[in-house]
Amino acid sequence: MKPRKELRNAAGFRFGIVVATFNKLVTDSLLSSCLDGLTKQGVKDADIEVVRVPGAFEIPLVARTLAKTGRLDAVICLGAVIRGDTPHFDFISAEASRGIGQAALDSGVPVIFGVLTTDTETQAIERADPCTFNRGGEAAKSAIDMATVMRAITADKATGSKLTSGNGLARAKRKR
Ligand code: INI
Repeated sequence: MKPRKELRNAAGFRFGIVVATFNKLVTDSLLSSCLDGLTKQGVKDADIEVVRVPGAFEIPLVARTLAKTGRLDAVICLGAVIRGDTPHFDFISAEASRGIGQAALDSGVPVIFGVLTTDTETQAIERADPCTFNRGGEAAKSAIDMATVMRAITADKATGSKLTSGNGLARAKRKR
């Protein structure tokens, strides 16, 4: 899959990042690319909150709590669940994905799924490689896109006008 290259202007948006410590080599790399992705699009360091949790299983509660604070435009979840010889993988990956989706619905704030679920450690390392396709950077782009869409919808709600074309993303970009 090719990385997306569009330019975004994310100055003024505030983001939370929840990152699992389990498989730290991989998740540190996801975090670093995610932070790069945000700051390259104009997000200030002061507008990014990073919270570490033990493993992917713990991500949903913290993501939901952060999303509900009202101070963030989106929350990004980063983790790496790698298949072992037991059904542990299935329980953790299913609970992480279900809980992350639920956190977005409960809070009304975009919560981005940047959790790798791979069969091997090699696959996880490939997907966290900062020199090629890194899922952390992709998660940053998705968070900016979703924050932009949500802001456009909210702005239109305030003015009473409706979104007339696209998904709000192109229009919100034109406004800034
Ligand atoms: N947590 C992960 O983030 N990735 C894994 O691959 C993993 N495995 O394989 O066990 C993992 N386990 C820990 C889990 O997320 C919880 O932290 C733990 O069960 C305590 O609740």
